[in-house]
Amino acid sequence: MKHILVIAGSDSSGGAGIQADIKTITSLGGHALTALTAVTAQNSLRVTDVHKIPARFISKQVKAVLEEVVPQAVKIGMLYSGAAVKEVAKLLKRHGLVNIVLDPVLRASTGKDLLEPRAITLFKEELLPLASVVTPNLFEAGTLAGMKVVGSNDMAKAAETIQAMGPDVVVTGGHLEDTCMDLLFDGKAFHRFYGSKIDTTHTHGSGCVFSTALATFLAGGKDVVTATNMAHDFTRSAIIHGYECGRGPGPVKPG
Ligand code: PXL
Repeated sequence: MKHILVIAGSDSSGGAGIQADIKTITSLGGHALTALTAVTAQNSLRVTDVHKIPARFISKQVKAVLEEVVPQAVKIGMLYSGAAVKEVAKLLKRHGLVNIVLDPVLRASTGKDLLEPRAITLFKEELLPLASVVTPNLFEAGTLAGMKVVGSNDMAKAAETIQAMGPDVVVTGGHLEDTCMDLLFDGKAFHRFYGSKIDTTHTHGSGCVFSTALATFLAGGKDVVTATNMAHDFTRSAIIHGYECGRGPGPVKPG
């Protein structure tokens, strides 16, 4: 059994966040160890509030689980505060964790900031360089690279800029106009994973599922190219099986 440590926020609507992460890991036969960073109150239409967990308590959760289990991979999702960013960077360094997949969760698709804007510089300088792989969508890649990312050429440019900060980069292309191409840049070569557009609005949680599936495949010993390919296929299937739950975009169905 592989153990994946998830450091992420709760989504009360059950589609994204740590709920999606646990479903993904469980359906792939792994065990999710969890450290909660924030609790969101949200439904399919909006995030009504965010309650942050104090950084010292994020640390306590991580330390408690690491006292007896060594995870084969780590997935980091919503952090919300600068204090959480700093604390998680400290934990990664102190415990020598490996296979760190960082999902740079900046904003909910319904609009609310899930990382305080003033924490973005800290995120780029202190946390990003410690990750093995970072998995921005188009908007997040644009913010991290300091450019506008609309098409596949922009994706490649942004991936190069972000990779120069340290980690391998997968820019996920679910928001591209005409295709669903995910792009991996590992510092040496570009790898493109293609899929046709899926006609659905039920995509809530797709980014969380992708990054967590990637972490789980890395935990199982796959190399980054193979793990990205498998996470791409797993996420496509989750989107195809997405379903209605409320009035807005429904959740994807991992597994
Ligand atoms: O999909 C990004 C995301 C991550 N984590 C939490 C979220 C969301 C989006 O709503 O609520 C907790």
